[in-house]
Amino acid sequence: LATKERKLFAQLKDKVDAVAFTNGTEPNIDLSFFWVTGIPNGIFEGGVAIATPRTVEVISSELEELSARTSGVRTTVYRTMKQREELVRKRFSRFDRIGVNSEELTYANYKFFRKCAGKTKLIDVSESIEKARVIKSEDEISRIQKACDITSKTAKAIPEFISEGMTETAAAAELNYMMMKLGATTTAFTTNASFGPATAEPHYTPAGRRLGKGQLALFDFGAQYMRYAADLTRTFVCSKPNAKQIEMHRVVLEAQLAAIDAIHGGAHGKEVDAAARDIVERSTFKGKFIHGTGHGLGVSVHDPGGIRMSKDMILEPGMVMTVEPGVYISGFGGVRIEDDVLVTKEGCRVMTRAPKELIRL
Ligand SMILES: [Mn+2]
Repeated sequence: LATKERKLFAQLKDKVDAVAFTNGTEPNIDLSFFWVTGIPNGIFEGGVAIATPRTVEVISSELEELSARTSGVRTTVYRTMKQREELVRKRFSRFDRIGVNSEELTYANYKFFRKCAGKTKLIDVSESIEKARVIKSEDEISRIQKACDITSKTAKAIPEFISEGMTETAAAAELNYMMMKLGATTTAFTTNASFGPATAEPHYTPAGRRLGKGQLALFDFGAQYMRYAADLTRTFVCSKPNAKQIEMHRVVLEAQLAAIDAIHGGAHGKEVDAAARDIVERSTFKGKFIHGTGHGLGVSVHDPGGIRMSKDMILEPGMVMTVEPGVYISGFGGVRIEDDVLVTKEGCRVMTRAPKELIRL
């Protein structure tokens, strides 16, 4: 039996007999549906997954019938919405208490579940789902590693295909193209290619800005492989860096290495965050590290879990986290260096590999 159901039901303090997931219309898809079924492809609008401690069943439309059946998950196909409702009603009637995922279930689908449930109780178990999702199984780790390998190879090649005069959108297109040529299913999120002052905005969306001499160039991107995400950031400079850019990069790299060093099974996320943050706070860039040090990685690029001041989380072996300190100076630019790590008992395994020095484009 897959470990995911076991992990999920082990987490459930409120005892439920089953947990049900369903999807709205793209992009209102519950990624936990893909987490619990392990199905690597398809959209599954309206698809339903029902997990018990022993089984997972998918109730799918005809649009993903083959994907569902070949995934190895028990599959029942509906041809009409009336059939979908009848199937869900029949399954739900076997249970007294069913868990639902309030974090990702649309209100319309909650009403649908409520209608199908009759006297059966629906209980929000989203916290337990989060806790189960944060520890990755072997299969999940291997999918993330593959996504990381593709992303790392692409990062290493950046100096070969990005140069002065190129627009941010063209640079993002090159990154996306290379990741998919290397076997990525798709991109894990909208690729951020930012130049010059735009590098100061961590969640920037690429636009028409052209890379100019002396500007920083920041790339935050990741492959998705069989539903699992990688997330990597590297910062370059066009032509010759100035003293401020060199110092920003030096401080961020020192902070990132300190955070990676602080990670091990049993470490507090807060302590790891502090290891990075203290270095920035003691530098001339005090106050310029404006986000947490890292987040979980899995079926979602911002998966449950986080390495940050405001979150009480103990790192456990099997968690996959990003480590990504940065400094941002409005109007000037930013530097961020991000890798993905698998927490182990003794430390961590860095899953992304690409040079970290300030490379010239
Ligand atoms: Mn990230």
